[in-house]
Amino acid sequence: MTVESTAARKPRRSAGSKAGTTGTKRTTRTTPKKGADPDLVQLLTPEGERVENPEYDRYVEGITPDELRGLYRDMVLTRRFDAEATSLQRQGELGLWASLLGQEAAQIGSGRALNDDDYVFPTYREHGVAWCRGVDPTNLLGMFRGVNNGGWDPNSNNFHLYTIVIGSQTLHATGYAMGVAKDGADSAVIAYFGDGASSQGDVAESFTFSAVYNAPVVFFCQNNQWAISEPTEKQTRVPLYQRAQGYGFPGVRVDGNDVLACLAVTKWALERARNGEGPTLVEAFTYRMGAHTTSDDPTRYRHDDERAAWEAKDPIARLRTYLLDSDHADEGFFAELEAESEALGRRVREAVRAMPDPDHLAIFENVYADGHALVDEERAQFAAYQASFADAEGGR
Ligand SMILES: Cc1ncc(C[n+]2csc(CCOP(=O)(O)OP(=O)(O)O)c2C)c(N)n1
Repeated sequence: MTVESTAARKPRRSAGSKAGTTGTKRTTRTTPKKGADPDLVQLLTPEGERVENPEYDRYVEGITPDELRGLYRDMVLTRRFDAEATSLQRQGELGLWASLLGQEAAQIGSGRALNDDDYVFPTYREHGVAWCRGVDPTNLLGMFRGVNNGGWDPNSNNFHLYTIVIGSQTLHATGYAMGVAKDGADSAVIAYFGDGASSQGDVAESFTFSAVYNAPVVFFCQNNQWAISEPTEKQTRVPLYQRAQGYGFPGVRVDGNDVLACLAVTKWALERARNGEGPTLVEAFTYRMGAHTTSDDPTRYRHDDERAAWEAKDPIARLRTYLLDSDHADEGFFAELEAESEALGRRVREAVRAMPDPDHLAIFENVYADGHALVDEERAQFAAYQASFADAEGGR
């Protein structure tokens, strides 16, 4: 065996949690509601009521009203630019868009749990996580417009490029996390993937390797109930989070529409990674409110009443109720945010429309660090092909 097991390496620094209390006016529920799923970690009910949780409360205990408003702002702004992107695609300004509608809490909660030096491996739908990492939304849209070669420099924000090959990023994350451990660094890695991706061999391999090498990685599965038109029951016979047990690491199911619970559970999982306790699987139980992408029509395979049931669990509405009931925000805050959100929509729209078409030959750049004869040959062929059109236009 050439790669040393990391089980014996030095303990990693704990993420720690801040002191203090949220100090709400409203009484906090200490027992789960009748009929509540006992396996689901929830700190904020769909009605906006704070529920006590002895295991995970400590990860959000010190959260300030300002930070709570920050989580709300993140979700609202993310939803706003996501809606703008959908409209831009409908107007022919983007080739495609994969909306995150409904998944804001899962993404903002987990994204805000990360430290700057942690590393993120996303799919193609993690616009909320990108926002938390400081990736400008226009970079995401440039990619979906097809005018940049991937969108951003992954190392600027420790946010890897979007990955379309389902599940493959879990292997990239595992390898990266094994490297982090070998370097003795105290950062953690998080891989996002969907319920559909959980059926991929790559995901099974990454679970095996990360467990055996005790890699500091969090597998964050957004179970949004649908993999295009395939429902979750076509992916698994057991709840997804329970799969982790078979690989030898813990799995937990969190209410993916509860931003506080997602924040707390992800902090816990990251803390485990930093402490040298290895991988964790977090299943964020949520719902894809929109289409799979703008190329999809979900009315062909699912019923409106299912969507309506999830609408009642909206992640933004429940935090708004909580903020108002606990006097952590007033109407002035919401009005200001509304204006900020409209300004973001305008900025994104104008920026997308002003994006220049790329030089077609730029696609041959950055294929190899030092260039390659075959790429040079292909570039020359393509340049000649383009030039042939110029001749044709000139002859008209
Ligand atoms: C290896 C591979 N197989 C198939 C596809 C086509 N495909 C694109 S998205 C998708 C469904 C993914 O569903 P899920 O993992 O649940 O994520 P979601 O889109 O719901 O966020 C599939 C099968 C692909 N991109 N890559």
